Amino acid sequence: MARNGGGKARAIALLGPNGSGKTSLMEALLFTSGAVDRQGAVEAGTSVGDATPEARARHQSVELNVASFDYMGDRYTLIDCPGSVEFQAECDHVLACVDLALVVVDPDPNKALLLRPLFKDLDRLGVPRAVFVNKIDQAHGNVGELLEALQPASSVPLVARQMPIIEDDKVTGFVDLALERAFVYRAGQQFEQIDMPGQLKQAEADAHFHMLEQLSNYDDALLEQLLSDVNPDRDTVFADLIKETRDCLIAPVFFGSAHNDAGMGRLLKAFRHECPEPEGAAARLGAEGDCAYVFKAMSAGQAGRLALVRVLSGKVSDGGELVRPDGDKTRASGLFCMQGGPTKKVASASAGEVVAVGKVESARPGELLSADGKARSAKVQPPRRKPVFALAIHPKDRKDDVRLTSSLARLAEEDASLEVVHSDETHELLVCGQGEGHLRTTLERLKRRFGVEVSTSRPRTPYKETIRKSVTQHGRHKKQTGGHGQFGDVIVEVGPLERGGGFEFTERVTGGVVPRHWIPAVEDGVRDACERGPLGFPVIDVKACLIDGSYHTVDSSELAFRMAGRIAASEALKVCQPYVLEPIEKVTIYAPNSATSKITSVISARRGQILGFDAWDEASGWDRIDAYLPHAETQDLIVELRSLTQGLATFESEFDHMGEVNGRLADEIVNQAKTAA
Ligand SMILES: Nc1nc2c(ncn2[C@@H]2O[C@H](COP(=O)(O)OP(=O)(O)O)[C@@H](O)[C@H]2O)c(=O)[nH]1
Ligand SMILES: [Mg+2]
Repeated sequence: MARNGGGKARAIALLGPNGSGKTSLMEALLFTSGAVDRQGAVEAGTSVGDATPEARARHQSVELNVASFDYMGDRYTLIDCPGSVEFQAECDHVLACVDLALVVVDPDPNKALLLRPLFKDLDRLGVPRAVFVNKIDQAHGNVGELLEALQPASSVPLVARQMPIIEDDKVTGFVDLALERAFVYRAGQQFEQIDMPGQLKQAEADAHFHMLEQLSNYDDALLEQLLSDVNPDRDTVFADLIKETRDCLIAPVFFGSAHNDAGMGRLLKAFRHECPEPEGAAARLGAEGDCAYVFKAMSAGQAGRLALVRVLSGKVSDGGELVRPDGDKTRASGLFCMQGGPTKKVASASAGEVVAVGKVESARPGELLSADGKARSAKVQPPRRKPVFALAIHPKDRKDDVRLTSSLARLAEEDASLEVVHSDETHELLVCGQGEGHLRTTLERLKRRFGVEVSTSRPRTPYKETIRKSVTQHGRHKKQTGGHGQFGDVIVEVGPLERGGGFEFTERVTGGVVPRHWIPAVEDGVRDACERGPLGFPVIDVKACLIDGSYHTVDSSELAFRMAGRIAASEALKVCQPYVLEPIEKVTIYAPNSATSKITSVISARRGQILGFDAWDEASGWDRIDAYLPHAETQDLIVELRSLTQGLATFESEFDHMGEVNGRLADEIVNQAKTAA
């Protein structure tokens, strides 16, 4: 049978929910292809992927794993994407540059919902996809039913390429529905062809016909043949499978097990014959000439900063000049093959290959690097990921203050979903990201790579206070100390403004009782008093009017009037019935609609107010829920949302207004602020 296209290296992304076995699959494929001579395991900490201390500690991928291997004379690169929602930013630049996304799933119909966002991403970018049902050793039910359960998650038909052979409730082999041949798994060896088991003949014929029907939806000639009872030849079937996969019209489905060497050889053959060529990815990204696409920037110890790139067309050479999209020039210093980390040095890499490029400090993920002098911009923009969780951090050693900021900046350069913010309001240093696991991983990296240790706390809520009543207050600052004295004397009316009014200062001074050039000092004094009100928070939505006062020709000064203004305002605020205000956010939650009623209860329990909910037009079966929620209640909202939705729900929020806090909660807030101060 003819190979699908000649000689160019292929790149395949492994995607799928956490724990479906992607990293194990990468290991098994490396082993089956002969790239490693011992098959490691994620659990034992011996796999090629998940090699960083952070991933090993969790037995879970927290970053991309990239490994290349050769199979039957061709080069392949697997890019294993972490499944956890908290580390999705790692994959943001991967999908656009691969030839095929292999969606790895558990044989568990209850996880179908998890695939929907993933298929949606592939649709958005137009990336060819296939499905691998892993852990077939644990499968109960039948594969047909599983595909029926998974189908709603996919916008294109899932086309079974295989049918399992089951003996004693165990999958021992498969029938290839295109070849119409039966095979049994042989541990440690190639699968072995057997005669079609008699009891499977009818089921095989039905499944084969169903596959042809699915393919004929996009091939009129095939449809003709089926209608006139002509059995199409094998080449037609394979040509259709290849073409319809490439054009994102179907997703072929394979199965097997990353353990027990079941289905690995078959999967490698599928890559060889059915994986689309790199031209598709090049066209998607707008790459031509000599051009590579950066899908990750990373630091690799002594190798320094590396850009992981896929060469999409032409060639990239060690030592060659690379032009960034903005025309900025840099030079490749070292090209490395990847197998977990950078391994062998190579002189050049050509279309299809994935390599790490050394010392291209300025290169950013998502950029095209041109080796032919012509700057190009990638046509695809990744989604921007807004933080959903934050921690306040404090260096354990004060000496690390400066290094902390610079090290975090480095980490944020490598991780677009990480934000580092100095809060003007609470004066805390905040790390913001995709969840607690994401931030803990970041802080472990901070310690391991930069030697900076921090402690963490829940970010403080920027409470404010305001007043209910108006009052007219006298303030006098008078001091007689030796030579010059100090004298300032004012009468100020202080009162509330409507919510959102901020701060207002006016004056009605007549007869020069307070000389004009000292009036701004009185305003400054009032503002000073508002920095920290009687409850311990900044005071907002107040107005003050200077109505009277007196001065002394020798002892009065700007400072004295500022003090007087401050005294008057401080005293006034105390007696104007101050109360606490908290920031209220407008939040929008996106979640599968099966969880909507639970989520509305969560909002109520968190003192929120539902503004409305409706079907989300961007994803069928999902709802969009709008609500007001106190800022303090948004802090760990994501944890509860995810636990209700298998990790799927997410939210965005934005400050909306300040809301009044009363009763016991207000007392607690005030007491806490007093203890902290
Ligand atoms: N029984 C069985 N377990 C598997 C198989 N593949 C992976 N696992 C286990 O499933 C767990 C998650 O695997 P891992 O490769 O880390 O999943 P990932 O999160 O998709 O990368 C690990 O404990 C693996 O040992 C398989 O084919 N059969
Ligand atoms: Mg993994």
